Amino acid sequence: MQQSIKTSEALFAQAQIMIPGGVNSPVRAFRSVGGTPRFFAKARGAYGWDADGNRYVDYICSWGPAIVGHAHPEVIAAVQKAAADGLSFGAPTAAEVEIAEWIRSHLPSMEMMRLTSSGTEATMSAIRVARGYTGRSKIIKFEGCYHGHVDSLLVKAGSGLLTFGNPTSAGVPKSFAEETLVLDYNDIEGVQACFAEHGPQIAGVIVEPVAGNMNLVKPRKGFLEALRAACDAHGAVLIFDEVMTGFRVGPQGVQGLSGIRPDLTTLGKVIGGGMPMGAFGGRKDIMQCVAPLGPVYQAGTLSGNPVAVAAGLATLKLISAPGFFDQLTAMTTQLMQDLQSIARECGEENFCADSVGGMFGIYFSKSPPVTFEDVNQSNRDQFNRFFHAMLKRGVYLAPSAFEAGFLSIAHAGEPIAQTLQAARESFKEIIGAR
Ligand code: KE4
Repeated sequence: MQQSIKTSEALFAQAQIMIPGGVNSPVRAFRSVGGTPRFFAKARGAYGWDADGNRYVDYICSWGPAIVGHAHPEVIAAVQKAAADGLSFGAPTAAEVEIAEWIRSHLPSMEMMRLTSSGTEATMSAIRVARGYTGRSKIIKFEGCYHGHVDSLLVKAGSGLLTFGNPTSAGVPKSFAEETLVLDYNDIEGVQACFAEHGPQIAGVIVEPVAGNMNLVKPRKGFLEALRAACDAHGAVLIFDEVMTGFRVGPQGVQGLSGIRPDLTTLGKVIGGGMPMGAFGGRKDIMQCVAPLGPVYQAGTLSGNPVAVAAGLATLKLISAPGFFDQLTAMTTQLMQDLQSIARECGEENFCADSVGGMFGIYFSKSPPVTFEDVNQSNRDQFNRFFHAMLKRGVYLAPSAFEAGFLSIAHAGEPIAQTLQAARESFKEIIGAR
């Protein structure tokens, strides 16, 4: 299926003159998989169309938000209605109360919350609140987890056993990174040793309770429980970064699936339905530190923006339909099973897949990863071949072996049928290339 991508190529060349890498967010640049990023023109349901008119079954779904399908009529109508009443007031609105009540009714741990305009703002604010509430400075994060482009979280494991952080980005002073302790995801003993050494200095732990930014990596049995116990024992704040997993893996996020109650939660993506939105919140005694109630300052011109809230509310109402997550989860699970069967039938033994709710991981490895190191052992070149083989057959996967994929409820039927046919042809194509 050869496609003309001349318009994407021309736009990409032009974009690179004015925009770093030609994109407004690095992962979109196809640097990990190579080739020309497709400039999207429109999307509807499970499909997206690029600037040359090629149609794709979209497994990025705007990196999670499009869970009810792109351009859902009820979401579009809600946005149009809100926009007609004004785009932004810089004053509180009833809709912000309504969405806060909806979120709290589904995530009881979020006793109080504040809306932001992105997931990054949500995690940045949650970190600040944890530090302000405890009066401590150190934060624990995990290698391979991404929490947005927050200075103190753009940090990787440093040298030495207990890893004081080193910046992963230029522009982050080493002094910032040194307040961040970076541990291995799923390393229960490492968490316990770190708290034993640094407990009184640790303000909080931030974790993706199901990781989606090193591909999909599930918590091993006891990992989240160990974080909860360590934070309780040392008076640290447990922050579940559910920007990706919130209302993606189920109606109550990972905290609903696991039964582990965090002290703070960060949200984004689905709660905005594709419009700029994030949120942070949790225990009332902690959130009462937030200005104007308390000494931790946090603000935003467009926080709680009425048009974004309208898109979020319409989306959240749609995912509240009876059986929504049962159907999305079953569809995703079945797709992963079918992809694995097709891979085997085509002779690709080094392929597996996994999923939680409506998010999934595909891996060119014998079994799903448990650690960041496992992820690095997967065959990235084979993933890249598969990515391009699927792309030219009209299936758009995340352009990196280190990203999770996402379904919408609109993927049922023909989109998945096209995906499986493309996979069969793609596995046959790449087997020969190995
Ligand atoms: P935003 O600032 O991009 O809205 O959210 C940051 C963020 C925070 N926490 C988690 C767990 C996240 O997954 C994200 C953002 N996710 C990436 C996907 N890998 C967004 C895609 C991008 O960076 O363009």
